Amino acid sequence: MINRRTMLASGLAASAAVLARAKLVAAQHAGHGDPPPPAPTSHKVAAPVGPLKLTKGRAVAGEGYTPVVMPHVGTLPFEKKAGVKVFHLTAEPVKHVIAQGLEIEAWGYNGTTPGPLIECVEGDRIRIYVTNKLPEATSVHWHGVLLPNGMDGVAGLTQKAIPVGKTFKYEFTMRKAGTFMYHPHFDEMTQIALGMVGMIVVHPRRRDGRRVRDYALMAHEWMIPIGAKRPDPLAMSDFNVLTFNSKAFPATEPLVAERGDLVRIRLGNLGPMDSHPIHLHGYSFEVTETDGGQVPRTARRPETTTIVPVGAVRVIEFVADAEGDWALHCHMTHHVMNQMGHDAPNLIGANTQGLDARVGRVVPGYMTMGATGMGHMHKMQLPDNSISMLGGDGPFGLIDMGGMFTIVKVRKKLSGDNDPGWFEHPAGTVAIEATADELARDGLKV
Ligand SMILES: [Cu+2]
Repeated sequence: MINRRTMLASGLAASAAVLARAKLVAAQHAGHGDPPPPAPTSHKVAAPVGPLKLTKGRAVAGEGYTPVVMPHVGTLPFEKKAGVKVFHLTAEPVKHVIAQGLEIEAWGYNGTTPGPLIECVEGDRIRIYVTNKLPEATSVHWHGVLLPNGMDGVAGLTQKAIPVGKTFKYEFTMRKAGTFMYHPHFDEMTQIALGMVGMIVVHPRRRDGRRVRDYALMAHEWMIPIGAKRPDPLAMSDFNVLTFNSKAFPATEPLVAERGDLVRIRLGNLGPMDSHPIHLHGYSFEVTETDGGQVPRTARRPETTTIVPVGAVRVIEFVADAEGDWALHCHMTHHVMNQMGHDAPNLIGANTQGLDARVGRVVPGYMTMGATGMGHMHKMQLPDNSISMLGGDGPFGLIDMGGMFTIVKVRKKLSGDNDPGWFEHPAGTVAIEATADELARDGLKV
């Protein structure tokens, strides 16, 4: 009998990976080269970023906390039964759109990846039913939550795996406030790679009265062979789609705030293999919490980038005192691109004139990888079910970012919950081309 391990050992998986790689390189040559001179009509072009209807946090009467907003995902409802908050998670296959043009067959919870945010208050008794509608067994580990050993969700070690079609019950008291996560602890390699991740926020009982904009973003990384719908759980290093809450820019919702708000962004990472140095423009912030608890005030330091390791939470806070549209993104350059391939020859600076035509005779559709850089590769013909490597439309042209990139929009006043659109810059505060007079005045010869 061939199971996953013997298949790996036999090298079948390796040859499948080689095949996938060959297809990827072929697709890359077909789709990621210089654009052909006349614009073809079948271009799929990234959707504009805004205005969007933004996800709302789920305010719960009588609970007294400011609900956390988990863009694109939302919050898991509960019912109170004899003083216990009762939740129901269903592990199931999910059809998910990463960005317009890229639909995947993922696994998740309650119809979404990541699963819905579980939100409660320090000291709450909670009961979570988990129904398994996957084609294989699963379990749920409550990552970072302090609980009885038998509720820890490690299949085989602390409980039986939840069989297909069955519902298990977890029940414990949320002893500690903080930001935590949930994920399977059975066949993690497959189930996490297919999108089974989620976040938990336990609000402190005692809260200060400050107005806060509270967001949760789960970082994830996927290997989605070009044209395929099923992410490849065998990927170990060559991830080609990077997401916040399973959305890649330009499909990521902006995070909005008004001047003077305290902004809290809870960054989680359960992506299979990589840490992400998350960088915020326009501000310095402090890391106030990890999934281990509060960082003592005396240990906090100002940062503009914080690494969020796999299996960790970093909560950042800052006061929104600078208006604008500020980028928030992973600083690994390949993590702000979509479906890039890495095996193409480097032709930057090379003279490739005529090459496309000659190679095109034997490889129809062949295009040479950008010889003058790759910033223009956003409006190319794309294979089916794939998204452009880079780009969304911005107020000044192309925003040549993809993947793990979003925008923090700070405004003096917000009206309602919608995306406020693009920032209107005060006169004289945008970088523009220098005039000849200015160059002469400052003695520059260019
Ligand atoms: Cu990254």
